[in-house]
Amino acid sequence: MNILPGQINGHNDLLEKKHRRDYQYLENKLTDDGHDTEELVRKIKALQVAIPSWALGTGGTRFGRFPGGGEPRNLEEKIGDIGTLHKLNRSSGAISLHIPWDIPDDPKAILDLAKDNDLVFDAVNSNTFQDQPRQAHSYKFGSLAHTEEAIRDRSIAHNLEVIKYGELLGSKSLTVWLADGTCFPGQQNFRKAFMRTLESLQEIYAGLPHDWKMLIEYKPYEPNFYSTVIQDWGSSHLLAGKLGNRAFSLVDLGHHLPNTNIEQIVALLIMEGKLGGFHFNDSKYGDDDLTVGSIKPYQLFLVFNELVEGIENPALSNPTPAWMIDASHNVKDPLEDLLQSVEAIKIAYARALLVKQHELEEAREQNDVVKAQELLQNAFRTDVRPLVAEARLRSTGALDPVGMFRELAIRQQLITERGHKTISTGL
Ligand code: LRH
Ligand code: MN
Repeated sequence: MNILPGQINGHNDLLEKKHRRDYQYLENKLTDDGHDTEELVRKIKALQVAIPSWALGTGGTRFGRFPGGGEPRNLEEKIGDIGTLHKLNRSSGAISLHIPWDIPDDPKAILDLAKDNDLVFDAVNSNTFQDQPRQAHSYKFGSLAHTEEAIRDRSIAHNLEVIKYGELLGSKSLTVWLADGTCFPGQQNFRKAFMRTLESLQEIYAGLPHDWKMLIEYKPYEPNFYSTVIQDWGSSHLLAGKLGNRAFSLVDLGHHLPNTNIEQIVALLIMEGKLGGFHFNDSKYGDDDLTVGSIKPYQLFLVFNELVEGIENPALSNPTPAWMIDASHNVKDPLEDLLQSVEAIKIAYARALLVKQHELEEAREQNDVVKAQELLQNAFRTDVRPLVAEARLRSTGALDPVGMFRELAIRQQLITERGHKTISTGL
């Protein structure tokens, strides 16, 4: 599915006049307010979001799955679809692979295809939460935390294998998310399970190439419904601290119990220099994996406010986190949904860049609650879409990515090419 530069220019020509007017108005407003709009555009352009290889088809739940047609049938077509997203928004320049859902049979060819689509490989994800066909040892009762050494060894070997695939593709980090846990009280010795997990992760950590990171993703429940070994940021941070300075916590926004103050967790992980990355999505109840910013946009803004303050704070030294989406699409076109999610991430980042951090800190020190809130909400209530669009335009992207996706009838083209019934690997 190829999008020609001429098609993007044609699309932008029709929208440019309105965009210019909107951008001019915002540029004047922000300049009057003391902002350097060129610096803002530069930063917004630079933010690249990694697209999950497991979220390019229609997701489902145990109650059903309603495929929309034209889903990618293999890794090559997935890279093609992410390439399409990147051509439209010039902000989806990375792929996060999940093994074994997306094993690169011919890594050289896959690397070349990614290059052709101007894509790089972000974190690779291991999978010790599903038994593979003819697998001798089941993960039913866990993997790295399992009571049986043979199953722990198999899980460790799988993670080392995933690192090997990542090395062939130029990835520099391994994401470990474990379903390991219990469904009933009494089922597990919490300390033993944690220590077995730590010892297993230490073997994987020892196999990490010197310039790689390990990202430890926590989650309170599902698929286990009483306890999860790596259940919250505390258990993830404890492990990362014991493993070493190349182990970090990964914050999946959907992996928090209702009303958890995620921005406070982000602030503390940055303080510790242990924030490794994000799985952006949104949720109202559980790990719903909904479109980023579709349910709690203010929370997303507050998370980015902590990120902007933390990463630009000279007193802190957290490495730049991995920006990744982790979503699943039950009722929307997967590609349109991902375009919306990337846009929401860019908008949250742009708004956070407008927060006057020094004035905010002064207001906090003087306990001027109203002033502090006004400074935050002024930024949040600023319509930054022209700024994000200007950054996209200057990156030769489409002014309206979802609009252009529809103008070009891309889904219809993919259905014609791949058929209605194709199912892509992943969730
Ligand atoms: C677990 C999770 C994890 C992935 C999986 C696809 O809920 O967020 O990041 O491995 O989704
Ligand atoms: Mn996740």
